[in-house]
Amino acid sequence: MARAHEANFDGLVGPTHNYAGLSIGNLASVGHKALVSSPRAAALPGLKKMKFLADLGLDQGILPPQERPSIIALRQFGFTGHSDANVIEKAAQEAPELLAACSSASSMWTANAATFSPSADSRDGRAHFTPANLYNKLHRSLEAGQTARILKKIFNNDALFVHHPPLCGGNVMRDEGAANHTRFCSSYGEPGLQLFVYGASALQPEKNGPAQFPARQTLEASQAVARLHRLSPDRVLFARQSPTAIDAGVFHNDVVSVGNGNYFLCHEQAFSDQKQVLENLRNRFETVCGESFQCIEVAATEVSLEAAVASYLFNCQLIRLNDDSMAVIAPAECEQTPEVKAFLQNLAADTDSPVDEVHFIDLRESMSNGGGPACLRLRVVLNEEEKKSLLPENFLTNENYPLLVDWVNRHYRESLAQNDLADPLLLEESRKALDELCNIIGIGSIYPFQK
Ligand code: SUG
Repeated sequence: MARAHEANFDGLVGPTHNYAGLSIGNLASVGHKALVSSPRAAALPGLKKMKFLADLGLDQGILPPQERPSIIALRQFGFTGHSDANVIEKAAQEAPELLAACSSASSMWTANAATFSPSADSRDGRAHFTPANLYNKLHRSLEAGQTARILKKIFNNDALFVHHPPLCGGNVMRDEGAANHTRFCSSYGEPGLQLFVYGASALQPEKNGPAQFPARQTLEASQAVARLHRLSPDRVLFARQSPTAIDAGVFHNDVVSVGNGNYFLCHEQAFSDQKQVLENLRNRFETVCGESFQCIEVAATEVSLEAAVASYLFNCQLIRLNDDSMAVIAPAECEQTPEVKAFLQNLAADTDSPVDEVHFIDLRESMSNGGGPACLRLRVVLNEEEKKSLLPENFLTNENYPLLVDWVNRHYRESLAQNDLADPLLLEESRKALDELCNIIGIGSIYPFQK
């Protein structure tokens, strides 16, 4: 068995971070529509979180933001002009909602960048990436092409990494990436068990779907990704999100469950037919991974679904530290919600639980758009050879951290209102920032404007 570690690749918050209320079904996004955001106050805590994890001894990777507003998308939607500034001007006049969709900094939530399967699990012995098509939301669907290019650039070794294109198939193949996917294992380098969670089947729809909000992920998409990643059927499970949870604002499964190793924390209203799902998970894990499975199911009487969604308790990062204990990185909102704080304190005090530490992190700007600690990161399990194939600059270090903080301070606006999206200077500032970023993180030219 090759030794392996779990790296977290966080998305850097982009310079156009704003509140456009684009995500129906995501209560925070809709609830903060049209408020004034602070791109700088969003990006700095994101970096601070990365530094915190790096200081805990974890491999902390960096994924760059995408170019926004996306001039390519605006031109594809028929806005023309001699200059990119003209294109923005026309879009702002004729269709400000489209300009907002093309300006979102949503690529920061890299749990939705892709689904990743480690080489230990795949029958061809290579690690697989499928960028999420994010088909359910216009602003998010614009991310897939550039995400694919960035992942290929960073994980750039065909012998080790396989890059599938985002799934085609439109509405039937709606895919939201790792936010609906959890890998369990006895140790990272050993073959594991992958849980794919979907909201609905597109081809054989269930009768009791969510009544208010969309199911973003389809069973068909999850199955396609599992096939593409060459996973053995006995090491894969599919489970359906509870429609009640979706209607309560659980737009991704990482809002009601989080797992790592042989440990799983979930709300009791996370899944349809939950008893069966957890029994299957336990049995299958114990059979294929040869170790006991530990599941903590949080009762609604202890933490209601509403409190779970508002505090983002389950959107914590559950990380394994070098001494094999676990730490929880939770949003500050969990500390401010008494029953959630009490739950986490008990978890850390419980000697049967592997969790020894709980850290609260202030990510208010991202949280106001529905993005907690776990949304901001893509988990990538890498063995030594795979890690060596990456550049050192792809990771956060004591050297590049101050450079990145300085970079944000110099390029990011203190505040951004919806009207500011019409300002062509925002594009100019963002391009200048992204161009400089490419040097700091050693990624070369990755943006269309650099060609
Ligand atoms: O897709 N919010 C994102 C939040 C993604 C959270 N990710 C995970 N749970 N893994 C979304 O709904 C809001 C943008 C706006 O409204 O301006 C937004 O896209």
